[in-house]
Amino acid sequence: MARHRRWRDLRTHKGGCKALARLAASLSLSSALTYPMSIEEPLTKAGEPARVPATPNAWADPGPHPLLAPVVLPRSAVLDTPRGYIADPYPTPESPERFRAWFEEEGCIVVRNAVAPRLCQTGIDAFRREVLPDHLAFFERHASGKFERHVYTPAGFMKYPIMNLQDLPERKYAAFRRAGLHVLTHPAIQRAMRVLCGEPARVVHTMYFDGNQTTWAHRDGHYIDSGHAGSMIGVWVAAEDIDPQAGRFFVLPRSHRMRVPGEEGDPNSPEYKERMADFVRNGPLDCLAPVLRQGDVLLWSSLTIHGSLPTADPRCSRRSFTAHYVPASHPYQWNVRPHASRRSVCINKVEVVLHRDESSWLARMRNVVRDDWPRVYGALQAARQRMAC
Ligand SMILES: O=C(O)CCC(=O)C(=O)O
Repeated sequence: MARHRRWRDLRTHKGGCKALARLAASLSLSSALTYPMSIEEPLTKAGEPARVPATPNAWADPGPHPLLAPVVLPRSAVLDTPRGYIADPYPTPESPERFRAWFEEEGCIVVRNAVAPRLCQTGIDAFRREVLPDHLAFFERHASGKFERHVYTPAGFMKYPIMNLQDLPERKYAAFRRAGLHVLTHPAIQRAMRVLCGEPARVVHTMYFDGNQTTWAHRDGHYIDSGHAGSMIGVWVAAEDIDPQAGRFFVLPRSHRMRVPGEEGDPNSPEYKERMADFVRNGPLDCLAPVLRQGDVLLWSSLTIHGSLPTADPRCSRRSFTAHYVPASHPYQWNVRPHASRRSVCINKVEVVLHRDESSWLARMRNVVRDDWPRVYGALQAARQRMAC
């Protein structure tokens, strides 16, 4: 709705003036520091608002993303609970020494019922209202690191997760941004971080998943980490009960202490992905994919290998919010980007690093065009691609 209103406004003098004013503001030096649907009828769950009707279009899923190949096939045995246990063995943050000892030994841990289900649901509802139907908009994607439009799965889910909720334009996606960042900085997560880091921590990266991109096996530390390598901690919050067939998040417990032969080199290269996939399939470690319910949280070290299993039932979503935390006293560093942003916002008393490029007038103008004139941005992108060919 908001999108349609925006476009209608833009066609009017008033809306056009507002967008132009934003463009002008973005170019001013004084503002430097401010800050489709599915092919088939989409599946809906009880209580979910109906989605925009489906029409086949250019945004329907064209198949595997070239950057995600090869798909990680799991070992024949994927465990729900760590080997030797038939129920949850995880200590809770209320027993700090045991909690920390488990995490240090295994490189991962589950905290049950950490985030209020109502807050998770608020995030999902806001996503479905504000973000999912916005098929013209460009969002930064985890798989490519680029701004791309949604690709929808046949069941109508957003296939590729959105990166860095904190950078989303607030006036377009206010409710989703707010709910997502409140989920990810929930006091229960802050408590777990304080126990594991020995001090408060800040958020350096966030994501939201709706469908399953089948994330390749990787170590986060190859992409982003604390300045003290291995000290960053990943957080995966189940925003809904994750169906076992949905393509669950998996980890390789104890992999944070083990090298994979030949894992050095470009973590975005097919060779890296192939080596990691092979280690998951044929290496000596168990593949653990805990069944997570709405509000459950999985934490892992930046050196722990993880990814997502292939989807067994495409009708299932796997909605989740994820964040990466670094101890407050540590610097953080990108290992795949030249600069680390120093700008941040404060949510729930947690520092959340902003990554939106505001460093030059050209960058700020690009942001405004992308946010307010996505058709123009798309046309310019297409023209650039044509010229590059
Ligand atoms: O949920 C997934 O598919 C992967 C998430 C992930 O790799 C991360 O948060 O670091």
